[in-house]
Amino acid sequence: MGSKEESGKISVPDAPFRPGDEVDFGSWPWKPGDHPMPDPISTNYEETEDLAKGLVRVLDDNGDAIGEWDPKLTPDELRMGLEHMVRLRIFDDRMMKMQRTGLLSFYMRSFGEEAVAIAQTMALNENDWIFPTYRQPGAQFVRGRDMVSMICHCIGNEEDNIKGRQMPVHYSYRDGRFISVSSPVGTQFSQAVGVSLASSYKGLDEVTITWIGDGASAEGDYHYALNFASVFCAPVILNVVNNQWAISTHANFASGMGNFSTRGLPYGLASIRVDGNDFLALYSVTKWARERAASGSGATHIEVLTYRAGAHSSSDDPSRYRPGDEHTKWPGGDPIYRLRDHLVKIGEWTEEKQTELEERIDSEVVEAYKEAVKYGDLANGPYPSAETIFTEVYEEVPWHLKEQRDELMGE
Ligand SMILES: Cc1ncc(C[n+]2csc(CCOP(=O)(O)OP(=O)(O)O)c2C)c(N)n1
Ligand SMILES: [Mg+2]
Repeated sequence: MGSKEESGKISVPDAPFRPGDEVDFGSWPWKPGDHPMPDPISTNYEETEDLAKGLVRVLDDNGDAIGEWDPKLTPDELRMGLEHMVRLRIFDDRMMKMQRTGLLSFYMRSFGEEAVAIAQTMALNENDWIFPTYRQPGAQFVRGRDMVSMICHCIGNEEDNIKGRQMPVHYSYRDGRFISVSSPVGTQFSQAVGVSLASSYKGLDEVTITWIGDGASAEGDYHYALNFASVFCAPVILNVVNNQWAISTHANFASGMGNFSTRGLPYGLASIRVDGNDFLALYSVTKWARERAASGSGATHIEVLTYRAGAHSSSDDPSRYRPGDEHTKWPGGDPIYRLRDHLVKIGEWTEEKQTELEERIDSEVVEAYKEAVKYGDLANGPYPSAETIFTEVYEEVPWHLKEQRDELMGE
């Protein structure tokens, strides 16, 4: 995919398609059912090479679940997954409207990637640790976070649990073991490995999951994480979300037009590539990795193959660097419709129920938004008081900060 341009002696990868190009990703050579599921505990990392070079898929184009990786979820679990994905998409759309009307400053959607954090978090235990990027807010729905609290954070109003200290979408959710999203991308990857080692050291049955983008995987943090995870046999699940783009930079710039998943193999890590728009495949691969980690067999390195259907953020205009219809041509389709079609196919869902669900969630989001703005919005305030700059960071405030606080408060 993509071509390399010779620029002097430096080889510069290019995106496969640019504005005005006809988009054709071709069809994937990997079909649901292609890969057997090896034993998660006894399998040697070298035996995962086919999984790293291939693609684990479960849902076929007819809405059927095929092969050994079918996690055999109950209809209630499938409907729960669908509901959370619909919730995230509608929530995102509402937050973008709020950003466009000046009620919050900045926003990032998960459009097209809704299955990633939702399926993967559903496959974990409740006490497992989550080290997300800004593209995994959906994990919070699975862990039961109140939507009003999420919106208050995005606004940065008086009820923001982190009092405007972070950019919107850079959530912290202590009760859900959802660690603060880091603005400098990539830092969470090696931190997650450290926390997973702490769990091992304490003898706790806890696994840590983390994600990094294709672009950020070109940073050193990614490589430190893989090395430490391998050397110390860390109970961690390391996901590279290859959504094809890092703002306007194509994934080829980070992968060298190779494959992200196989990068775990030289580090001695079990490595798998999974269809990131296939809820069932994601769930199953994550369960497999959790079982492997919890048994002491070490980390799994996963490439989640997906497509960032929306803009990078509310500050980005993708029409400048990619064809507008590119996301509609993605071979993985839309994760929500794929799970919906599966539920319809097995007789557990209907078009009417889908419409009812969307209407119910839409009202839920509107109610939550109305409640959240009671505590302030960007245009009108109120905001957290200036004094909160000095609280909740240090257990014991250092003397020089005390002085600054007293000066601010006129004491
Ligand atoms: C260390 C660092 N460098 C650059 C940035 C600016 N930045 C924010 S997101 C981003 C792109 C990340 O792309 P990717 O890792 O593919 O994640 P995606 O947004 O596609 O989920 C960049 C360059 C940053 N926040 N931190
Ligand atoms: Mg990316």
